[in-house]
Amino acid sequence: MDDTPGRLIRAPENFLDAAGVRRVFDEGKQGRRDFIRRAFAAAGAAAAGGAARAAANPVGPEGGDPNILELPEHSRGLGQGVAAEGYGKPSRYESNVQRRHSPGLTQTRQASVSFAPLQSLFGIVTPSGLHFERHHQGWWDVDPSKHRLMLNGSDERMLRRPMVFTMDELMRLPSVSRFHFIECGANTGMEWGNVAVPTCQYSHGMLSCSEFTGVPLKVLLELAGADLKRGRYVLAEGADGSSMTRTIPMEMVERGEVLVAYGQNGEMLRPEQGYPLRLVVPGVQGVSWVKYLRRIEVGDQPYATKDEAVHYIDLMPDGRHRQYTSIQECKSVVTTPSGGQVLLDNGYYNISGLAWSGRGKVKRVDVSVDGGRSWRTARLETPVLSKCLTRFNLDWVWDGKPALIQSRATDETGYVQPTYRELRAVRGSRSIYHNNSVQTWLVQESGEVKNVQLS
Ligand SMILES: Nc1nc2c(c(=O)[nH]1)N[C@H]1C(S)=C(S)[C@@H](COP(=O)(O)O)O[C@H]1N2
Ligand SMILES: [Mo]
Repeated sequence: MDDTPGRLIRAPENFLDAAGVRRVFDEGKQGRRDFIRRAFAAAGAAAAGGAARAAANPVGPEGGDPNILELPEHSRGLGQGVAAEGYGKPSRYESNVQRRHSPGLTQTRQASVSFAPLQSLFGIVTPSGLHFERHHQGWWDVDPSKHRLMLNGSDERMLRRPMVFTMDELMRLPSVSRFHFIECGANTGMEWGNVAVPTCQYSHGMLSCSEFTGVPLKVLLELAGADLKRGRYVLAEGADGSSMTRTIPMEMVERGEVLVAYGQNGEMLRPEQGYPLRLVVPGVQGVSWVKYLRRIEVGDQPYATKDEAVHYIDLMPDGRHRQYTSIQECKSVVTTPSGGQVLLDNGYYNISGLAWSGRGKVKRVDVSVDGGRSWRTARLETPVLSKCLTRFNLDWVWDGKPALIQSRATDETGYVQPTYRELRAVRGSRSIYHNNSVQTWLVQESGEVKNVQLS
């Protein structure tokens, strides 16, 4: 199976509730309206965010008399004790925040994808339990005591000492920890055909970001006596039944960026993410981040495996296929407000979103609320890291009229995220992969936000 999305994507019946997308603005509707009115009366129509924020009083969304703070049961009674042992879970009030699979997109759950709820996340790190999943042949909870990593060469000149590591042996070696995004090459793939999916979870949610811990592959190759002058390519192979194999150019390994990783956000990788070992290839599309990593081979030519010769290729306008596309180009998306959310009333909103580039750091993000006619530069929140998600925010006072919200990121190479018109001029519209176009959300007068495409 490849990542081919269905021509049509069907939303589940109870979509709005199930996706939890109304949550942000729809709760405590009346109280919230009062709150917003009071808090931002002073802000007027000016988009002066600083003033708007300063005017916010500490009265909660429930409103009421600002001089009286009720004492609920939890302020008077005895709370719950610590568990004797256990793994913490999110509040039951957050149960709508889930990764979701798109009904009808794929025919089996084993060769499928689940999307991360970007609209409900803050900052840049994806909680491990909400990391998107993409499996070609199902996931496994592999016994780490039995797992092995083999290093070999395509012949003995490429690598002098073939080696097999246990997990214990790997974990004795010097490790590094780095924050990086992973994006499936098929992310936003549905949008090529102008089929707008309803939320940013489905349009952009094959994207996650974690702190990964592991051993630079370069260190392992040096231990095994690889000839980096001769062996200009590496083949990575997974232990699941999907025969996931990808060629990685040796330049990436030499930079010390490619990791043989076992850690994710401070703990071992989740099984869905390739426990106990996966390759981390910063900036490169997800398919090269081979999970259940069991073998690395050094060779002097690209391997032309199925997942690079016939899948994960780009159909260009001249009818030819582009192979070995790997870098995820600069891209961004506004996650709030975004498709499926509802703005309650005119007034202040924080426009928030994510930007990333497979070529380095995000340098700047511009945001438009009029479909690209005018732009304002958003605040980039720290940290701004290379090949990592960057959070941006911008103050906005909504006047209640239809608005077309967009973000456009620029990375440190100077590359600017394209519009659909610009992207299609080069790529045509028969692609599946590598869609990094500017995304547009239409805020309707009713406050409902819709996914639209501007031609
Ligand atoms: N062994 C193995 N590795 C794999 C895959 C797989 O199916 N098997 N899927 C690839 C694809 S296409 C993507 S996008 C990422 C998804 O990683 P995630 O499931 O941790 O989000 O893993 C890649 N590595
Ligand atoms: Mo993927």
